[in-house]
Amino acid sequence: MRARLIVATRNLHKVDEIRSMLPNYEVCDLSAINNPPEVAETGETFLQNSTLKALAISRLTPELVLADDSGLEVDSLDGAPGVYSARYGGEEGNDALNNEKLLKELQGIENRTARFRCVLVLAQHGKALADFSGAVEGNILEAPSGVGGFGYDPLFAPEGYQESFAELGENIKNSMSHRAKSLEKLTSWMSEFLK
Ligand code: ITT
Repeated sequence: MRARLIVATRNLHKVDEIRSMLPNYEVCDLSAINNPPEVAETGETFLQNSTLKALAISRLTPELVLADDSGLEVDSLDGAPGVYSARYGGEEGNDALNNEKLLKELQGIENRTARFRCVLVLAQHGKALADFSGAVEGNILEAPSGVGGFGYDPLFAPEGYQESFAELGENIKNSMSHRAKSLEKLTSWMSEFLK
């Protein structure tokens, strides 16, 4: 029987990606939890916010809980939107507004280097067991392109590609993304420490 892992996120795109990259686990979303609380992301770092989300859910279940805090860091914008990636455009989780604001901020700016970063926190019984981070370098395009993925994927071309993650599709994204890199560290940790 596969071990269960509850992903402490309201973003079902993250759940889909994590599920497809963790085939040896039964990956559940928050519907596995009765009345999951809204967790205020009051931290200043991805690690702080990921820990807040993992612990809040882990206090409600004896099962393994995984949280993902992630975002986009743009060099010319001093690392913005960073931990504010989900609400950059002014409305929580509105990808279209976020992308619009990003393009506006970068208008006329030549240096468009950026990276996606992801910090995962694994928790159980209300305690953090370990954290894992990953990043993927790339560039912000001049206009959105492609229909795959979510969030800033239509604007982000990973290093070595002209196409966005949204154009490249899930197989290529999941072979190199920030989430893929942090999940690789998670799986090797779990195979060593969770028997
Ligand atoms: P939870 O907090 O419930 O997990 P969320 O979407 O609000 O869901 P975050 O606070 O971690 O998650 O914000 C992450 C934002 O960063 C997300 O909404 C996207 O805008 C962006 N992002 C993160 N990973 C991404 C990816 O793989 N592709 C595109 N955008 C991504």
